[in-house]
Amino acid sequence: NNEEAAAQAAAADADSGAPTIFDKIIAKEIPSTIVYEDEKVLAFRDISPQAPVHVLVIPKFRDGLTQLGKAEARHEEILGHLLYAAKIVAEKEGILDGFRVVINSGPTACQSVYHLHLHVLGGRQMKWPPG
Ligand code: D5M
Repeated sequence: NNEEAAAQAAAADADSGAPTIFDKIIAKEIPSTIVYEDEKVLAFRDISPQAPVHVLVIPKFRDGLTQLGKAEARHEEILGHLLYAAKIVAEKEGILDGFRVVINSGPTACQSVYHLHLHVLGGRQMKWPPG
């Protein structure tokens, strides 16, 4: 289907090191609705929300971290920071009682942007298993 084809296409230049659309969001060259920001991470609303609350949390410095599957020991601190930022976002959005954090890594998981990002989803009853 379209989603899978787009994911495969995105994966083709995943390792080129080319900037992604998220670099433009970080640089504020294209608009986004920012929910939380600190010196290391940016959280903004997903353009294609899959739940009443759908926020992406990304590192401001990609440092080779195109996807979770490429993480190295040096990324431990930012990975922890991203996860804690997801909790802050859930708190700010009023969904601390129940929310989901998703990371798609690689084409088989339908990753479409090769700059690590956490999806924070909530505001409705979530289902299991995810698609
Ligand atoms: O998720 C990548 C996500 O990025 C997907 O849910 C859409 C979102 N996206 C793409 N472009 C934008 C902009 N410009 N603003 C906000 N959100 C955006 P993945 O896990 O790679 O499939």
